[in-house]
Formats: sequence, C-alpha cells, structure tokens
Amino acid sequence: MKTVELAVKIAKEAGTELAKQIDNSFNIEQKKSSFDLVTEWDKNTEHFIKESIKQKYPDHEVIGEESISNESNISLTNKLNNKSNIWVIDPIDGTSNYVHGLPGYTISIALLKKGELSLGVVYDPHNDEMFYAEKSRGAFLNNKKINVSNQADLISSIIATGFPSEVSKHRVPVLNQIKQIGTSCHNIRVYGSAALHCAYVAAGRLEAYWEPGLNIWDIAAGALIVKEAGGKVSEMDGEKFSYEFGSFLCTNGRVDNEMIRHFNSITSK
Ligand code: LIP
Repeated sequence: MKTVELAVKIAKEAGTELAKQIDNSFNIEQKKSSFDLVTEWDKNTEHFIKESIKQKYPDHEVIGEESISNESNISLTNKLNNKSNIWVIDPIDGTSNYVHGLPGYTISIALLKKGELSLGVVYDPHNDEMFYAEKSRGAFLNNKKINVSNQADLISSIIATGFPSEVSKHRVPVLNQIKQIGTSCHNIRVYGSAALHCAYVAAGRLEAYWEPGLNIWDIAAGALIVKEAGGKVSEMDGEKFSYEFGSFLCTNGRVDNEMIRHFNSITSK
C-alpha cells in the first residue's frame, strides 16, 4: 500500500469512529482556557492514528496536537526541518464543533520530509469527503482532481476565517479584520476547522481563508492540498510561509493581493 493510501485509510477509519461517537456522552476538558477544549476522542483518535502509522513505519516520528500542545511553533521548526520523516496530525480539527454535535470537524494528517510537505490528508466524516494531495501530484477529493477557483474579484468571493481560542491576541484582531474586509467581499464563512477551510479553498468552494494564531497541526495537510490544487499559501502580510508562521493565508492565487492590502491597511491605522 502506498503511503498516501495508508494515510487515507487511517483518516477514514478514525473519522468513521468519530462520527459514530459524536452523539454519545464523552469526557471534555479545558486546555489553556475555556475557549480551548480537548475531548477523550481527541486523545483516543490521536493514539489510534499514531499507532497505525508506527505499525507500518516504526522509525517515523509522529507528532500530534494533543501530545505537543505546549511546544511553540518556533521550537518545532528545527524538528520539522531536520527530520527525514515526520508526521504532523490533528486528530480532531474543530473540537468545538465536535463537542456541540455540529458538522465541520476533520481529521488532518500530514507527512513532512526534511521540512518539505510530502503528503496531506483532510477527512470530513460528516460529509464523507476525503481531501488529499501528494507533492507534485495534484489534489483530490474522493479520488477526483480538484482545483482552486478562477475568481479574481474579492467582491465576488466567499472567504473564510476562524475565531481563535486566544482572545485578546488573536480573536479580537480577527473581528477587526472582518470589519475591514467584510464589506469588500461577497460574504464570509466560519466553519470552525482550519483544515476544512483549506480543503474548501483547494476545491474551489471558497476563494480564500485567513486566520492568525494557528498551529502547524491545524494547517500542515491543508496547506499542501491548497498548493497542489493550484492555490497560494503565505502569511497574512504576503510573506513566504514558514513553520514559524504567526498567521496564515491561503487563497486561489488571485484574490491574495487585495486581501493583503486590507490587512495592511488595518495595521497601518
Ligand atoms: C481550531 C481550528 C479553528 C480555529 C481555532 C482552533 P482545534 O483547532 O481549526 O478553525 O478557529 O483557532 O485552532 O483546536 O479544534 O483543533
């Protein structure tokens, strides 16, 4: 079985179990604050994904949201850039949706080789939609090739953002950004999963997605899927995306300049 097929199989098995459990009662804990939750299913799913990868690739390293939540993006960068096979997983991206029995939770699995994203899988169990990409081989949704949209006008674009769990440093700026950009685009969506937003940009359903304060596990798989679908990934100031990123912007490669102008106009106010 090819590595990408294995990742797809694992995501599907993990997601099928999550969808089965969503309406049952389960343990929920707070992480850094009441805005930041973890459930027993985040932990179980992370364990399942790790074990499944390790069974096939015992020498690969697997890092997941629930086991590295205290490590900063910066301290992870060295690890990510120097290891030849390192998997970055988010067992449930959109934990708040999962806790509330809402759709819009995903499983995100990425493989990096010496800092290069090599494969990415994002699975949405609610809609049974499997998004995946391998470097230089294109992006797919349920085995059909996908591409970003051709829309070049922000005023006709639907864009997405997220409401980060860190309130004063990240959520408040997002509210200001929505105020600035919200009247210059067709509309804004917030589905509650960074990985899902990326997948929707890749599939041409959204023109762009931005959010500050994300972590690598939220967007590693999604970033590759967007790039392989012909889109663009950067920071919100348009700077090249690195693993020390402070903010994230992915677009169809046509509306990014206009968005960046809006973001810059807020910072210069
Ligand atoms: C969440 C994201 C969501 C974002 C939150 C958070 P989690 O990830 O994907 O879109 O707004 O800041 O990071 O914690 O559910 O895996």
